[in-house]
Amino acid sequence: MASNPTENERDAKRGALIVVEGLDRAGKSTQCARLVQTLQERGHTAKYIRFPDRTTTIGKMINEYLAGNAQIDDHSIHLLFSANRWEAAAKIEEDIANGINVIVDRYCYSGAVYSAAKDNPNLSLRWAWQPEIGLPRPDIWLFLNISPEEAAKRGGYGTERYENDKHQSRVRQLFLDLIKLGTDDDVCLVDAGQPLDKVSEDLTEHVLKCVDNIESHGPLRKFGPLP
Ligand code: NYM
Ligand code: MG
Repeated sequence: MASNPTENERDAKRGALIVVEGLDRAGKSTQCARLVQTLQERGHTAKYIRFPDRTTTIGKMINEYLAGNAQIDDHSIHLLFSANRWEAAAKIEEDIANGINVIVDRYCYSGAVYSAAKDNPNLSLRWAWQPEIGLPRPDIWLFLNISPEEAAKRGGYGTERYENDKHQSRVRQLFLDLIKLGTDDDVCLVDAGQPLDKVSEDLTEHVLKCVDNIESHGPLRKFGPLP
């Protein structure tokens, strides 16, 4: 087998599902935009999506909740966030099958930890994970690791729900708990407290390795239960 695939062989490859996660103000959106550009410059097809997707009917309900305009029960809003991913799942699978590398800004991991971080003893991380089972599982997820103090220094939080030190500290701990549980051996922790360019460099290295070796991953997988 030639080590340099022809253009046709390259097109026949499936895309990679790449997730970027982290606290609010960790720099996810900036880094995702840079990743898409880097991939495109190297001849790969790449697309950016984000969750919540506030443009759908469900997304609009989520937006009202986050803005504080709507009161929604903790379990119900959790399921809406998950439903917002399920309504996008078929399109993600289609894009991946068509060779598009999909960069996702927040995904099931945010879904589980932001809800489990609430003061609600009936909403554990395990409960929160359940509705994610069966969704497309990323080939790689990058956790932009930053302390809530460092994140808060970046111009401060916005005014949405969850954008406060207490919630962010719990969220960070739960992200680390989730990683320790070994949900996924495909996680890469990136120090998001570094200068922007260094963070980009680290992310790019992990992502290019994943995209270039996507055949070795086999078909796109689905999430299973927490171990
Ligand atoms: N969030 C995001 C959740 O609570 N559950 C989820 O499933 C997802 C995807 O929404 N503070 C929270 C995390 C954020 C907020 O996201 C809005 P963003 O990326 O800041 O627009
Ligand atoms: Mg935010």
